[in-house]
Order: sequence, then C-alpha cells, then structure tokens
Amino acid sequence: MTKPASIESAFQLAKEQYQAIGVNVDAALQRMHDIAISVHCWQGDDVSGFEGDQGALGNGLAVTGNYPGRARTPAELRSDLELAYSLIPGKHRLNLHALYGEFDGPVDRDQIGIEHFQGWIDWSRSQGVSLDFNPSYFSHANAADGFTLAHPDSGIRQFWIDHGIACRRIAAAMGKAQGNPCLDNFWVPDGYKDSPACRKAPRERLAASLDEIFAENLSPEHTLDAVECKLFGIGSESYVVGSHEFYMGYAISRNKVLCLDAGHFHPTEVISDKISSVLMYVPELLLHVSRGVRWDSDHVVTYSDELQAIMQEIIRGDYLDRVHIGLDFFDASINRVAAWAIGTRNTLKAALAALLEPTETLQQLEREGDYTARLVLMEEQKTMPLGAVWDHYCQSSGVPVGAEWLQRVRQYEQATLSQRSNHSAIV
Ligand code: RNT
Ligand code: ZN
Repeated sequence: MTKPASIESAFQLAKEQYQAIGVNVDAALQRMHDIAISVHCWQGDDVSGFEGDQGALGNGLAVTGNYPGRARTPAELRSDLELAYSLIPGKHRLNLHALYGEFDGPVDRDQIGIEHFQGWIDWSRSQGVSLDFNPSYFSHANAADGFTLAHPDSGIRQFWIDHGIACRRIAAAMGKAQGNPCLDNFWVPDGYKDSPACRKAPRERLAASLDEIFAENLSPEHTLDAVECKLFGIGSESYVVGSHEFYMGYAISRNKVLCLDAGHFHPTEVISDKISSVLMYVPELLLHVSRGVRWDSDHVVTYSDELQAIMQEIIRGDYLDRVHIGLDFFDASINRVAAWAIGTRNTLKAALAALLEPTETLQQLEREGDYTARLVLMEEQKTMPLGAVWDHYCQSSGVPVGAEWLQRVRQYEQATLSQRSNHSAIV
C-alpha cells in the first residue's frame, strides 16, 4: 500500500511540473467535481434485467463469459453498485434500463410505470446517485424478428410506442424526484441481416413512431430524450434503420440529444472527431463510452488513445455542460464490479489528463502555424506525472489509490459474489 505521505510529496512535485507548463492543477481538480459519469447498470448482470423468466439476450446484444457472481436481484445489483461507487472518485449517476424494474409478477413493457422503479428512486436518494433511463427495445417476443418501432405491423409498433411513452413518463418522474433531468436514451435494434429491398419505409416508420412517443410535452427539467444511432449489429449487418444520418437529422429537426456510442461506427471511425461537428447542430450530446475490438464488442473501457481523445475534445471545446458521459460495456469474463471500476476510473483519469493539458498554449501554437511545437508539447504531455495527480485525487476523494481497490473487490467476491449461483435467483 502506498503511504499517504509519499502520495502527497509526489503530488507536490507533479504540481510544480504542471505549473512550469502553465497548468493550474488545483483548478483542474476543482473541475473534476463537475464530471458525473452515468454508470450503466447492465454490466452487473449481463444485460439480463428483472422481468422474470427471461429468454436469451437478443437483438444483436451479446455478452460472453461466465465469470461467477452475476447480480440476480435488484438487491444484489444495488449492493454491487455500492461497492463499485465506493471505488470511484467523485459523485456519479446510474443509468437504468426499463427491464430493471421491480415487478411483482408479469408486467409487459407497455404497462410499466413509476411504481416499478420506486425501489430505485429510494435507493438513488439514499446514495445521492441520480438516475438516467432507457426504454428496452430488445430481448422480448415482440422484438424477436428484429423490428420494433419500425415494424411493418402496426400492432407491434403500437406496443413499442406505448413502451416509449411509458418510459418517458418514468424518466420524467425520476427527474422530478431527484431535482435534475433524467436522460432517457432511445436505442432500437431494428434492421435487416441481408440487403433490404426497401430502406426507405422502415425509416419513415421509425420517425413516425418516435414522433408519437415524443408528442407528449414533458419538462426538460425532468427529462431529456436522447436517440442513439448504430451502423450495424449481429443480425442487422446489412441495414440498421436508425443509422447515424437518420438520427443526426432526427435530433436536429426535433431538438433532441444525440447519443454517440464509440462502438457504433466503422472500426477505424472515431467519435472523438464527431463531437465538435455535431455540437454545432444539436443542443446536447450523450456519449456511450465503450470499446469495440474489431467490431461493436462492448469491451471494458481502457485508457486508450480514443478514450483520451474523447475527453480532450470535451475539455478543449469547453463542452462539459453539453456532453453527458455514459458508459456502455458488458464483459462477463471478468469480475463485474471490477469491470465497472476499471471503466469508470479510466474515463475519469482521461478527463483529468485532458484538464491537465496546456490547452491554451497548444491552441495558440496552432493558430500561429507552429505545428512543430504543437507536436512537441503534445508528445511531452504523455509522460507528464498524471499518475501522481490521479493518486492524490483518489486519496483526497476517499477512494483507494492505485490497484488497492482490487483488494476490496476480492474480499467482496469471497464473501458475497462466490455465494451466488450463475442461475437466476428464485425470489
Ligand atoms: C446497443 C447500444 C445500446 C445498448 C444498451 C444496453 O448496441 O449500444 O446502448 O448497449 O442500451
Ligand atoms: Zn450504446
């Protein structure tokens, strides 16, 4: 275990080094308090939810691995989340999916209401963790053929429209209860495995369905609607109705939040480059920070070049108040609480790195056309003592420093996770 005193002396030295390049470390640390990451509930239970007798995960979502200890009940998921939050510096949010309601017996998705989420609202209040929300357009008999809101059958479309309407009301009630807007993100899987004969009609149906869902006026102080695009999925390789262009146009014309998921584009295409473009035309962005390996594989977020670039763009563009940062990964091959801690800590570490850049100096050099100096400084930045500032931030936030947090996860694994079977609990 690193001694608190050595963490502090390393921090003081680091501070001097940053000061020498014109970076105010205290100001950067102060800004870290403004960053609330929306931690996704679905890493904890492999996107299963609590609807009861659940079929397999569907609609292109795939979780692989069978690490023991999956949360099977709301109480288990909350307990796991509490441990995860205790390992992450700062105050963060929880991103819930509709299928995580607490249902006494079967309640179909078009029938859900705020009463099914009262347990989460109470928990979120007790933890000081605000909620975000998502309608669930997957893993359901009415989505079994790959279509929901763009379905050719008007009855099935209506079912999913009603689900969307119900979810917006739930999100608004959550936002009202917590005193800040609950972001409600719409991702629908609809698409074709093979080349469609008609790309147009499903898109027209999707837009019309969304318009019906969003027709009800709800206060932006309670909920904000976001729409998430995707290039392809398993089973929708040839065509996804809600493509980037579709939702870009939809968000601009309907004044919606656009959601960019890091795994939803061509493998060499990056969302970091899109942030400053789309924010010229949409009011706000939601990011699903994820990590695709060869495809939209939703690996745990690591401290990658793209993660750093995403955070740099947010800070360099001064967009913190217009970008909601959410996480979206699910890995069942490692300890799930550790997965949350790794991905969230990395995202925050990248935010801190971006805040510790001499942004103004870099931009001044660029304006002057001195690209040589720009490159020199950017490269030197990579070996500046970020770790010392990060350790200090963790210590002063009362969370473990370095890899110490793994000990807590291991203890919890022994005492709690290992007692769980991998099968659904009978409750
Ligand atoms: C799927 C989307 C979507 C989901 C979650 C569970 O490709 O990324 O955001 O991962 O809603
Ligand atoms: Zn996503």
